Amino acid sequence: MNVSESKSYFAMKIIVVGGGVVGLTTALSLLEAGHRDVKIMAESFDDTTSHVAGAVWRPFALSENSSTEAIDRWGHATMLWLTKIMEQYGTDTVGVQRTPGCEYHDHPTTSHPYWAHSVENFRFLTPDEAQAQGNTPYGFSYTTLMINPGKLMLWMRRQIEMRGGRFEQAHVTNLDELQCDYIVNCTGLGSGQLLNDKNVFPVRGQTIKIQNDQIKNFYLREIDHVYTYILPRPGGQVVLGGTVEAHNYSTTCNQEDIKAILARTSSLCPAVVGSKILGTKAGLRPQTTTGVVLKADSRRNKHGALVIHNYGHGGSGHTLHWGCAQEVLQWIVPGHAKL
Ligand SMILES: Cc1cc2nc3c(=O)[nH]c(=O)nc-3n(C[C@H](O)[C@H](O)[C@H](O)COP(=O)(O)OP(=O)(O)OC[C@H]3O[C@@H](n4cnc5c(N)ncnc54)[C@H](O)[C@@H]3O)c2cc1C
Ligand SMILES: *[C@@H]1O[C@H](CO)[C@@H](O)[C@H](O)[C@H]1NC(C)=O
Ligand SMILES: *[C@@H]1O[C@H](CO)[C@@H](O)[C@H](O)[C@H]1NC(C)=O
Ligand SMILES: CC(=O)N[C@H]1CO[C@H](CO)[C@@H](O)[C@@H]1O
Repeated sequence: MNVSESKSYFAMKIIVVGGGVVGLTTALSLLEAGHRDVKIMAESFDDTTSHVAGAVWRPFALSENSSTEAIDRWGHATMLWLTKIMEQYGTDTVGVQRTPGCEYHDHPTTSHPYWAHSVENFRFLTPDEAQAQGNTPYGFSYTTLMINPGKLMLWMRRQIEMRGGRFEQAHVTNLDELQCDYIVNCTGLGSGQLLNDKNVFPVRGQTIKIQNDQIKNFYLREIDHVYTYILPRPGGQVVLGGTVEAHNYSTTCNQEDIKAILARTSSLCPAVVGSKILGTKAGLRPQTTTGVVLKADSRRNKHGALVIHNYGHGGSGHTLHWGCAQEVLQWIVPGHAKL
């Protein structure tokens, strides 16, 4: 590649649609790779599903049709990146913190979960420990990362801005409207309507946000497909959950669910009792029947832009985003540029 070719290559116009964690990380990766003309268009930048999440680094609520090998690769890359920015900039700046905790299950895990190599200090609990702490026969403990999504996403937006990325608040009704060389679709559940993808559906999750500086560990429990979790965000907010309801589009809070979540989390971790409740929120995890959709479209839009898809991260967007963004880069190469 000579100098003038490389100039035009990095000057290519790229529009990322979606301002959740997946869109932000995609834009940041493009800018870090040297692209200069990157714009994010999104309906919302501060009230997305990504903001509702706990969020813990832990593959969860992904389609059974997802490739474990790909999830492991994306997840591990994201773990390394989150650890790097935490160590470089500090928890107070990026909202990422190393956090120990336990999981309790009513069914056995005979071998290490595939993602165990990405976390620290993974070990199985003895049956006595699992029973005493979680009231289940099985469990394991490990140290992973807890993320304050609002804080991390604000930091990412500043990083994008510093590198010359732009933001536009807009609802995109049709990708054909967009005039550019590349479009990356990071619209999460919005992909269902925008792309007319019938395989996209929500997995609803009810949450409660409390303030409690005393809760330092995360807890996850699964009994009879009922999930209970306690996720302490860096900074003293704790997210309690949850529900896992496929195909339910309601973002209205359900008072019965809220009562049940408070009862289950209080019994799992008595420190929850009496905490100040900051709010309740129901979020829709963007799921697909085929797993994460990460691919270039075979078709260009009306203006000749190549469309690359990056959506459907289910209950794991905060666990997979950076790894997925790295793979988006492979399609944005000179050979694919609009002629
Ligand atoms: C209750 C709950 C708990 C969770 N906990 C965790 C966790 O602990 N760990 C974890 O890894 N993951 C967790 N998740 C999953 C995680 O939140 C999602 O996977 C992630 O937020 C998906 O990110 P996204 O950027 O694809 O989508 P979103 O955050 O939904 O962002 C989509 C973006 O696209 C924009 N958009 C959509 N349609 C259009 C359009 N037509 N025009 C313009 N803009 C559009 C939206 O405005 C938004 O900016 C949880 C999810 C829920 C609901
Ligand atoms: C979806 O969730 C809402 C809120 O919890 C509930 O009222 C409604 O009955 C649910 N719908 C279905 C079809 O389950
Ligand atoms: C997995 O794929 C099969 C076949 O396409 C489909 O029937 C099934 O519903 C999918 N599973 C999920 C959880 O979406
Ligand atoms: C307008 C446009 O090009 N949208 C495309 C986005 O991607 C899906 C495939 O997943 C196409 O069906 C849409 O046409």
